[in-house]
Amino acid sequence: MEVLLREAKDGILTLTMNRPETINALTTEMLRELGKAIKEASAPEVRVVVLQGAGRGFCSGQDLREFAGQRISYKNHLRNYRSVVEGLAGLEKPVIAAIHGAAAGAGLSLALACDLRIASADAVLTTGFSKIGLIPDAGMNYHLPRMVGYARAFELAVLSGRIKAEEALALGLVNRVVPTEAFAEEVAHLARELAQGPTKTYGLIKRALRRSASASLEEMLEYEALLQEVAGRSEDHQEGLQAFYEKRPPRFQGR
Ligand code: T3D
Repeated sequence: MEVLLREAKDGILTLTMNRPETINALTTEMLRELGKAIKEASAPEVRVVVLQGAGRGFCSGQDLREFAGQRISYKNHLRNYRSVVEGLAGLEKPVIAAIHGAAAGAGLSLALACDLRIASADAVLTTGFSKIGLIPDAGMNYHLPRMVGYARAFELAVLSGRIKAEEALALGLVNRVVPTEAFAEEVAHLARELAQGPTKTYGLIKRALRRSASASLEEMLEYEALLQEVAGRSEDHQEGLQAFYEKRPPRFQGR
């Protein structure tokens, strides 16, 4: 059985973590496949990526049985996570995490590294790491405090409570919560809407917002001007203007 399913349709690449018997626990093989798939997603025909889990949940984090009884080098092991997290963050197109059921440990870290999180009403999020005596990894120490602030990040990381979908929404961990029965359709709808947008510009917006996490106002004003040069020369900008003049909806191509 393939541990990562890939489906490409209408500019949307859907990546499905596929080890449902373990709630898609992450193995070295799955991380390598994810890393490869994210690299391949930089192809221009891919305009949006959806990351989801097969079966009854999103992802339960690192497979806790993969290295049972072994003393592993975390430094080496975490390189596999690093390439996935850096891949997600650096991919210049929107990435949606579609979270149903559990998102735990490094599974939650991967969801946090995506650009948008849409949660099914049955979603349950937990940092999980401290329950097994580990610190958060796979970028969670970067993303979590930026999303919820230090005090809440500390509490979530230390107590590892189970956060239900509505609470996750209130905390700012997810963008929206949708009824479980409408989840698949809502994810597909959002992905379609994004895929029909000026996706090259979305990629530049992602770059700008990511850069702002470690830049001064002066640096950002400089960087915005640089990126606007690129957006301003895009075909989609011309199309956007033309559509405005002609009072019609734009037909963006992602170029
Ligand atoms: O060590 C390193 O490599 C360093 C990197 C660490 C990164 C991390 O991600 S550390 C955190 C790892 N994840 C966890 O600690 C979460 C463990 N799982 C849970 O807390 C719960 O399973 C869930 C909250 C995710 C879901 O709970 P529930 O009640 O819906 O399901 P369940 O019955 O606990 O799990 C269903 C099956 O999945 C079960 O198998 P079984 O008994 O039916 O054969 C369970 O053992 C398996 N499973 C769940 N999580 C994992 C797992 N198998 C392997 N690894 C898992 N992480």
